[in-house]
Amino acid sequence: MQARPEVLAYVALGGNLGDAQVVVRQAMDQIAALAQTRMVAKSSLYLSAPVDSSGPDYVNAVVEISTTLSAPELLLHLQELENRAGRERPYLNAPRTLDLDLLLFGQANITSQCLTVPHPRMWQRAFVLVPLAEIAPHLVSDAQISAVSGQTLRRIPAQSPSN
Ligand code: PH2
Ligand code: MG
Ligand code: MG
Repeated sequence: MQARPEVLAYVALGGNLGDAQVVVRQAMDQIAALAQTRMVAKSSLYLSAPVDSSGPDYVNAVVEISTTLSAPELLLHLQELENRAGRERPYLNAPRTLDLDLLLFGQANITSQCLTVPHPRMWQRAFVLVPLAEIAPHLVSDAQISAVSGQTLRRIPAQSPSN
């Protein structure tokens, strides 16, 4: 069988129920452990006020992965991780334990019933653009960052190892 080439993909992580910092860090580890997938870069964690949503502040981050999964396969794995974190969907944009959004998948443009890539709202959201710019500055322009500068975002300092 012909092996698929490695593709660089970007995944946004977010959550605002439970211990969201722990959940987001665990999800980063679970993404790193996915089949046919390698973690390339992890952004810092950020706190952000809910945008078109409610509840406590969100914890957000973005990761860059290299994968030979197809985009639909990767999406299925991400949904499985959301479910494992106890994700419920009572209504649109409800507070959630874990949201994993596929932002970019190589150069792909995908419009299917369950997946749109690039993510249609990513350019309007500081909680996506700022962590994305941290790990992939070539993908985000200063003008794009300026356009979302009204949305407040606080970077969570990296945890120092406890001893
Ligand atoms: N996700 C949403 C809606 N609103 N707001 C913040 N701050 N962070 C999110 O991850 C987020 C949101 C829908 O996915
Ligand atoms: Mg989302
Ligand atoms: Mg989502």
